[in-house]
This record gives sequence, structure tokens and C-alpha cells, in this order.
Amino acid sequence: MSSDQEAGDISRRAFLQKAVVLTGAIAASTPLLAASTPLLRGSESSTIYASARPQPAPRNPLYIPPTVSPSGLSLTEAPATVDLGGGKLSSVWAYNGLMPGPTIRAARGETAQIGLLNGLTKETITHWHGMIVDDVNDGHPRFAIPPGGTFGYNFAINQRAAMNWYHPHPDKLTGEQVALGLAGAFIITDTLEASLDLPSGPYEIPLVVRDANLDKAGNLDYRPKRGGFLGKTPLVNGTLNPKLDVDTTRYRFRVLNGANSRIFGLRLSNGAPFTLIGTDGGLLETSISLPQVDLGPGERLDVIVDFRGLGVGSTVMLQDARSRWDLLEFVVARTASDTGTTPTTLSTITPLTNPVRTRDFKFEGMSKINGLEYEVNRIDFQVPLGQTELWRFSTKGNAPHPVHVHGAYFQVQSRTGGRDQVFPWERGWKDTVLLEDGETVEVLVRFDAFKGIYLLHCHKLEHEDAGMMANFEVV
Ligand SMILES: [Cu+2]
Repeated sequence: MSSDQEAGDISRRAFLQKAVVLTGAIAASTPLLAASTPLLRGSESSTIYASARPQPAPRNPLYIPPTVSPSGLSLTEAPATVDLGGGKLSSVWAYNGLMPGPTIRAARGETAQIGLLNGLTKETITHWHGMIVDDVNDGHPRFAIPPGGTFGYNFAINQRAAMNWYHPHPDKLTGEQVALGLAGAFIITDTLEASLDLPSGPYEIPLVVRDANLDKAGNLDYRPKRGGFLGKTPLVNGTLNPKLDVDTTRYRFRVLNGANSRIFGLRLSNGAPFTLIGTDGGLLETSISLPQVDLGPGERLDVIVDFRGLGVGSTVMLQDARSRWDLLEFVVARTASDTGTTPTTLSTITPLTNPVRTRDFKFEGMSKINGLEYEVNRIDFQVPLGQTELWRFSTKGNAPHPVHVHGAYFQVQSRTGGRDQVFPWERGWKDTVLLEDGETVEVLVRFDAFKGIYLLHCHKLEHEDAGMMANFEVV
């Protein structure tokens, strides 16, 4: 680790110690974000985010959350103050005072025992996006807990290596809780992945990419729009204007789009390609080199970026081609030896075939699937366990609708209308797929693991909160 990163970690830690004290004080009062604003008044507090294209600002060391085991883990959702970069404190809502929350990391075969405490003033529940768990552990909104309440999760981790994530999932309140900071990565490892000798340790880094708005005091601010929240500034791992000192070696970046509604078009400023090795449900069958990759809310990418051949002192920017934002600056800081190659053949994926039945899901307006708004206690359809089905998602407008399925992964078969193709970054096992205006996307899905009640919904969180969500029961 560079001295820069260490300094960043130390200052962040110091702030977090303060955050613990503040959280206790804030918990006793109700207007949570307002409670701490007086602390943040200062001449510098309103100057940085005056426009979407800010003046070149000093770049802040990228925050990398600590890694924790899910065995005996306590998670508290509560208001906190964190340093988004530059030493200024911002009020957010966070897991264990961290934004993003701690990176949960476990090997396939381990058991998660996680106690959730609600330190917010509204109900909440945490969903493990991409984790195949029984329905009692899935974080369904019917299990939401009141302020001060607790929920005990206990589930076996039995699925292929992947980077999943966790975030709140209460009915009608998810957008606010995620936008104010509640999200973290959940990485599963397995022996197949380990045999590939991919970049690891300091060379494997989760990147939670999102957008945000800050109020005049510099606190995270959320004002929902029915068409989807779009923030004015990007955050990577909760850091404003982040930079990462890198060695002249390959890095494995585990990228999550943690935004409520924004799609990112990721590219590198030097035109170098990403080597895409995985998507939502883990490793692809074969790696593929791509100059740009699109990522919708809830989707993940597993990419190798090669900094070999770059001179010390040179910089490369991770950019969003859609908003023309600079997301993360890589600063080549040290030479290192890396003679490895990224394998072309990565994993085996058995294609789903021969669907027994077809179901149509029309994503209508900003709040309906097949004419219905979500009702927490209504089961909208039943799916037999172990039966392969073709699910057809379509929309005429108000897209994008990032369509997310709980309880199983699917394989994207086709897209007609709109962009009219399946993209390379939509291969492999997926749990979220982007539906643009006028598109019909067909996927094959089979619920193999558990019977019970799961969700199908739009992962544009404002659409989800407005009712674009359905319960189904695997029987
Ligand atoms: Cu939607």
C-alpha cells in the first residue's frame, strides 16, 4: 500500500471513531441529517460541487472498505458521518459507519450468520443481491424491521464465485436508503476461481460506482424523481474525485453499479481495453477484450486492467462515456513484476434449454408490471421448482428498466427492438438485465435451490419504490 493510501485509511479511521460518538448522539434526535449539519458549516463546504463539470479538484485516495467474514457478523444500518475525501465530514446513512459498508468475503461452503440492527428512524431490511438463499433470508420487504429492531440471518453459501452486494429492500423506502449510502459488496470465492491465479490481495479491488447529490453542507441528499434519481456527482467507493496508486501490473476490479438509476459506460482514457472475465453470477466461460462496457443499476462486472508497460508517474482515468465524468484516476506509482497472463478459458456454464413455459412481463409506466403495482402480501404468480422457463421482459417507455430477479440467475437469450442485440457483458449468469425503450429481452431461468416467495422488480429504485415489483412463489 502506498503512503497515500495509508494516510487515507488512517484519517478515515479517525473520522469513524468520531462517527461512533456522533451516531449515538444523533440516534436520540429525529431529523438525522439535519442534526449534524452545524458541524459541517465552513467556508469550503459548498464550493466543490457547484456544477456537474467541476474545476480540477485535488484527487482523494480511493477508499477501500475493510473485508469481513459473514460468520458472526453484526451489521447496523444507521446515520454516520464519513469523509468522502479531503477531510470534510458528510452525513450519510451507513452500514457499521462505513460507506460503502464492509466488504463481506466468504468461500463457497461457509455459513453466513449475520445480525442486522435497524438504527434508522424508518423500517428497513437487508437483501443480499445475487445470493441464492431461502426466502426467509432473502430480505423480502415483508420481513422489514422497525427502528431499533433486529433480524437474524442464517444461510449457507452454496453458489459459484461471484461479487454480489447487499442493500436495504423495505417496501417503498429502498431508493432513499440506498442513495443515502447503505450498500456493500459480498464476494464469494471458490476453488475453481482460485485455480486461475487471477490478480488477488492488493491487486483485487471492489469498485462501487454510483452518483450522488450533496446539499450545501456537503451531506448526501436524496430527492426522488419518479423517472429515476440522477445525482450530479460520481462517487467510487464513497470517494469524491478518487485516485488509486497502482503498480505496473494487472489488477482485478470487481465493479458494481450501485446507483439508483444511472447507467455507466465504462472506458479507460488511454483507450486500453478491459479484459472482461465475469458478470453478475461470476466468471464467464471465456474472457473477452472490450474497449467499453455498459453497466446498469445492480449489475456487476469482473474486469482485468493491465498497467504493465506504463511509466511511473503516468495516469489513466476510468471514465463514464455517457456523462463524460472522470470516475477514478489510476496513478502509476511503482514498478512491479507481473509475468502472468489472464486465462482465456475461465469456467463452464451449462446453457439452459428447452423452456417448459413462457411468461410475459410488461414493464409499464413507472410503477407497474403487467398492469399491477406491488402489494407486499399478494402473490402474483407461481413457478415450479426445477422447471426451465422463458421469461420475456418488454417495455414501451420510461426505460431504462434494469430488471432484477431474486432467487435464481438467468441467461440472456435475445433482445429485439431498441438496441436489438445481446451485448458481450450480458453473457454468463445474470440476475439483472437492462431493458431500454421499445425492447423485448428474453431470458431463460430455472429456480433450482429453494421453494418460497421471491421478487421480480425494476432496479431503478424509484420505479421499484413506486410499485414496479412483483411477488412470485416457487412451488
Ligand atoms: Cu423501471
